[in-house]
Amino acid sequence: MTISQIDMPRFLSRLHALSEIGRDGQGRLTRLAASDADRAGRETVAAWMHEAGLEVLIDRVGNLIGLWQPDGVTGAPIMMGSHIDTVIDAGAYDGCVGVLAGIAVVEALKAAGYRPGRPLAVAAFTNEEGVRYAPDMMGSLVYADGLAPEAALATVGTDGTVLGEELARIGQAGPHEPGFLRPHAYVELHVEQGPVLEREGVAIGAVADLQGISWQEVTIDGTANHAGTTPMALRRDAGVAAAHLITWLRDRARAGNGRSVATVGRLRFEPDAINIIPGRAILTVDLRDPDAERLVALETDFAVQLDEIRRTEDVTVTIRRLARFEPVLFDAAIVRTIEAAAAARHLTVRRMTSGAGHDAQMMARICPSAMIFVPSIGGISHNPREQTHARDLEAGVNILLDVASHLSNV
Ligand code: HGY
Ligand code: MN
Ligand code: MN
Repeated sequence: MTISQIDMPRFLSRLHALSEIGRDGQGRLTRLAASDADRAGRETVAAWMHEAGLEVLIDRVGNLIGLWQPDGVTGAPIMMGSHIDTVIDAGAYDGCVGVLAGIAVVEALKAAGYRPGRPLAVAAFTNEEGVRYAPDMMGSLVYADGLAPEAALATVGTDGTVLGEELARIGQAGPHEPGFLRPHAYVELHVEQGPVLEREGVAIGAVADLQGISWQEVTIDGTANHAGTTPMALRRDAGVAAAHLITWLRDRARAGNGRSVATVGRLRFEPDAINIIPGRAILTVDLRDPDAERLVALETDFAVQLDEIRRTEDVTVTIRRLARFEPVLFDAAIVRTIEAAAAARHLTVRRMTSGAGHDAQMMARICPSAMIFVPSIGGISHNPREQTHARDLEAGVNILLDVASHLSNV
């Protein structure tokens, strides 16, 4: 039976419409987890799920699930999905492609009169980005039993809000227990967010593994003092200590085997005045490596460097751990299914590692999971210039269609 193709004009129109939800006066897109913009995005996606004939279910941490279970079709579902929360000043594709593709796949299967051997589900997981509430991939982590719902709901955000209160405020604190629908398998379509597929001219990434992630918040305390009267030899400058750490991290990551990465994405000084030596510096440290031992070595060297900074800069340093996820291997059989589906459509395909974190890495804890990547133009992401060609999106959505329909009948 030939399954009718995806309705790409409708998919692209929805992708554009979703990308307009959460723009500020300067046109920047920010739809942080459990914000008013997230509410608007969720309500829009839920409406599209209803339009597709999905039953819309929300769990206690706001994971939004659309379920297609034709009469008489039983068993654990094949789940597709991703997230619709964004970073700050975000692009239009990260996460949204995977959620809208899942809906489009169900619509195509229904339009073709296809009867799945299993139910199909589409998830939009809460707080994948972790920008407002850490850790990232929080909703899927709870869904996969990696974090208690109560702990997630009690999380205090960078703005001092509490996740559970915000979810209730936006009407997204659902009744279902996270994990209430145990998938038979999970497949996530996502833009690569890196340069590999475009550089090699490959259409589809069959993601075999995903690198380990370590997030920490570092607080450095020195002594605030007068910028004019304090001799250099008498300073306890938290700002200089932070600067040493940032350049050390860059050099240490470069010295690895080319796969370690280190990022200081947030930095603030206190009291933050032109003529006061910073008494305090607060920075975030994001360390990643596909190899578990190399990631530990990176963290260990960083801890040693913190001791060195304590000594040389005469400051105190405290650490707050925000996230720690081991590298993840995806399901080899589903990876092969992705490769076979690409070959059947005469699309070039290659196996690869995901540099970014994704909900699939959490779902891999509870069911066979894998990811499909499509190229990012210029390898840009977490940036308004994030973009993927429509022809590449169409290829990715069709591979998701092929893989999900195959899995629903095995
Ligand atoms: O941090 C990540 O890799 C993902 O975008 N949350
Ligand atoms: Mn994402
Ligand atoms: Mn992201």
